[in-house]
Amino acid sequence: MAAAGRARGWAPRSVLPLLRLLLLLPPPPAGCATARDPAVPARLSLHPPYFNLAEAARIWATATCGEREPGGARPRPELYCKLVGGPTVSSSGHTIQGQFCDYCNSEDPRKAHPITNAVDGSELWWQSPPLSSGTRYNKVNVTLDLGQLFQVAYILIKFANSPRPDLWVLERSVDFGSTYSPWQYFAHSKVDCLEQFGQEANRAITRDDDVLCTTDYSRIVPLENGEVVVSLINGRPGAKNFTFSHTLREFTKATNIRLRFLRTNTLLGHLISKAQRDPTVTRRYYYSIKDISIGGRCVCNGHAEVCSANNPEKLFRCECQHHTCGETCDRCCAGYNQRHWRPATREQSNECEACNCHGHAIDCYYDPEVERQQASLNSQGIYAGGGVCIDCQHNTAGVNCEKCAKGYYRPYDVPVHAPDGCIPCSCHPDHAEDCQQGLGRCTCRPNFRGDHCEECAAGYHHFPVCSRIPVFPISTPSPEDPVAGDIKGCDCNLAGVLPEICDAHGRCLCRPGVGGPRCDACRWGFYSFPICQGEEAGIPQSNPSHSSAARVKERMHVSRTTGLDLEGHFNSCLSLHLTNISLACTRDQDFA
Ligand SMILES: [Ca+2]
Repeated sequence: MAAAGRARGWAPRSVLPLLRLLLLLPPPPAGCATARDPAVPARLSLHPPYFNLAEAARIWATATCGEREPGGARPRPELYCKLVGGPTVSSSGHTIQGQFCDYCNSEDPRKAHPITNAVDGSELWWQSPPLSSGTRYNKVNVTLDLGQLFQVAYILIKFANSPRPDLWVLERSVDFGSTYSPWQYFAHSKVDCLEQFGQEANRAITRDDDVLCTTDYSRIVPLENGEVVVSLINGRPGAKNFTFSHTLREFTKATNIRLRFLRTNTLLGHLISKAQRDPTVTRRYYYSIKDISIGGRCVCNGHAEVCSANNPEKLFRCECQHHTCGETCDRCCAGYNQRHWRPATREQSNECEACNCHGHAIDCYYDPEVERQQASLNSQGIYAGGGVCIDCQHNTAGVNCEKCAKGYYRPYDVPVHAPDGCIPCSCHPDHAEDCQQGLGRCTCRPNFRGDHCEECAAGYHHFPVCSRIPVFPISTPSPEDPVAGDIKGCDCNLAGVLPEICDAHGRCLCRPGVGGPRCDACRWGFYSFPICQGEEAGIPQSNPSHSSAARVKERMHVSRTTGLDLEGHFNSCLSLHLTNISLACTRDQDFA
C-alpha cells in the first residue's frame, strides 16, 4: 500500500474551465471572478468555484506494481508487458516474443509507479501488479481521502499503458471512509451489470440519486490512454435546479472516493480463466492510471463564493456570507438567529437575520414556538421570527432583553436600549419582591402593603415582622385542642371586638360592654349593640312601636332556644332592652 499526503493551498489548474465547458457544468454563480452580465438576474445563492479536489487529496492503493507488501512474496523488480507492441516513448524496456515488456521497481525512481503519480498532473502513472503475480490482483482499490466534505460534480480518470478496467465500481463515502456506497458501476456487458451489480445496463436516469451501470467505458479499445468521465450532476432531473434538489445535493457529497477495481480487461476476456495461469499472458493484465481529476467544490449551502485553505489547519473553509457560520455555512452566526437557518436558493438568499436584543445581549437562539406565538421582536420592530436573546446584560430580561430583571425597573422616560436604563427598585428586600415598571412602585410581599410596603397587610400584625394573625378551629368544642383540617379564622363579630380581634387561643376579645363568644351582643346592663351603652348613661325610652304581642313572641322564642323558664327575667330584660330585645336577650349568659 502506498499513501501520500499532499500540500494544500494551491491554485486551481487552468484546465478546469475547459472541463466545465466539456461537461456542460452550470455556469459559475454571480459574484465569481467573471464579470456579471447586467441582463442576467443575480443569483441569490452563492457558490465557490469548482476545482480539482484530487490535487489536495490523500491517495493510496491496496497494491502497486514493484512495491513490496508486508509479508508479500512478490518479486521486485516485477515484470509486466503491454498489450500493444513497442514503447510509445523512449524507454529502457525490451521486447519478449514481440511484446514490449519492462520492470516495476519502487526503489528505482525511473521504474517506480507509486499511486501519487495518479494525482500529480504529470505523464507519470500508477500501475497495479500484473495478474502474473497472482489473480488476486484483479481486485485492487484506489482510495482518495478528500479530507473534508465536498460536492463533486464530475470525475475524470485518464488511464495509462493498459486498457480501462473491465469491471469496477466508483464509490463514495460521506463519513470519512467508515462506509462506502456506489456512485456508478462499470461493466463490459449488460449481463455483467445484472449479474454482478443487479443493475439494468445503461438505464435512463429518472432520479437524482440513480446509480447507473454503464458499459460505455469497459471496451478493450483504446488499449492505452483511455478515459472515463463520470458526471454526477448533468443529465439528472435536479441538474437545472441544483440548489432545490436536496437529493442531488446529497448524492454529490463525498469525503472519500474509492475506485474498486474487480476485473482487468483482456484481449480475449472470455479466455482469461484458461489463460490466467500463463505468466506470458497474465503479465499483460493490470491497471494503470495516469491522472485523476475530481471537479468539486466546498459545501457552503449557497452562502459563500470563496472557499480557501488559507488557515492554520490548511483545510478548505467556506468564507461564509449572509451572516452564516460553520464549516459549511450550515448555521447562523451568534446573534443572527431571528430566523431558522436555511440554505440559499436561486430565488432567496435566506440570509440569517439579527436578533433584536436592544443592545443588551450578543447571542440568541431560534425557537419555533416563540415564532408561532409571535413573541419575538425583529430588528425592524415587528413581531416576526423566533429569536430569543441569551444572557441579557445590564439587568435586563425577556425574549428581546426588553424588560428589566427582577428587582429593577425602567423609568417611563428611559428608552429600552439605554445601557443603564434598568435601575434597582427602592424597596426593602424583606418587604417587596419587585417593583412596577415606569414608576418603581414596590410590589409588596403578601404580608405587606403600602407604596413602600411600610405596613402589614390585612390578616397580618406586628410590623415589620407582619406575621399572620393566628387562626383557630371553630367547629371543635375546644379551641385549645384543634382538630387538624378544621382550622378557620377567629369567629368573632367584628362590630363587637377590640382591634386585636381574638387572643392566642382564638377567644374573641370583646369591647367594653360587649359580650358573648363572638362578641355579638351587649353585656347585661348595656344596650344598643354594637354601641352597647352603659345603664348609667340613662334609662332608654320605651319603644312605642314594639307591641306587647311582639314581646310575647320573642319571649317564647328565648324560652325555646334556652330551655329555661326565663319569664321573670325576661320581663326585666324587656324593660331595659326595648330597642334591641332579640340581640340582648337571646344569649343564655346574658341571663346568668
Ligand atoms: Ca500523473
